[in-house]
Amino acid sequence: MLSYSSYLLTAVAALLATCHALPKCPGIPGLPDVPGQDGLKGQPHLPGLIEPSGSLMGSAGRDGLPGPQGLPDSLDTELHNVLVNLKHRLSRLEGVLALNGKIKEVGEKILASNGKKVDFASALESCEEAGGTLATPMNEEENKAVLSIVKQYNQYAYLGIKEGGTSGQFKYINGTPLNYTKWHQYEPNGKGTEKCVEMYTDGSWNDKKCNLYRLTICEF
Ligand code: MMA
Ligand code: CA
Repeated sequence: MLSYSSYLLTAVAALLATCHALPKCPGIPGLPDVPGQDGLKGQPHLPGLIEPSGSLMGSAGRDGLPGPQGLPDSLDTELHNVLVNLKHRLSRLEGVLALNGKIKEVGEKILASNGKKVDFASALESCEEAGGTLATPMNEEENKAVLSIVKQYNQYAYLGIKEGGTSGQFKYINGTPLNYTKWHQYEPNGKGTEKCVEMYTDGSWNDKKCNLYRLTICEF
């Protein structure tokens, strides 16, 4: 009993602690909806551990029987404690990064810049390599958060928006139409010749050529 739970807890903790640093990393067994960095789901499930709501269950599985369908209470409690401690540590690390101006949190998004000015393709590549994408403000609050980084570096930044085939049709990187815009007066005016979008230091947007050097801001 002790050896099994110790092994499982060590495995979960090791995965959580090292996943971000590894080029490939499997999903976490027993957390069915959490994909690993290889894009695959973890092991289907450890029956009886997690209810649909995500809350921890007691020793018996959903069939009410002990045995293969369930996990011991002690293991549920230990896993619960691991998660509580990880959450606490993570929120303290986020506090340190925010304090040092390294990240900005807005809703569910985390924004960060490497301080580098590069063309659009290189900026997007850096963000994707780090597991994110180019900052893409989708409401006023997110636009203000991106703006705070633009102001921090006093540099215009490329956004995760591009002009589609039809001129004047700007879309998110994933191809979906925009649900929020902050165009500067008389923009966009490139008529198909300015396929990228930069944010000015007042937070407004300008369509702009993609081969200029603009600040890289990513979202995660
Ligand atoms: C530049 C260029 C355009 C922008 C206008 C605004 C002259 O072109 O930045 O993208 O729309 O300035 O005056
Ligand atoms: Ca323009």
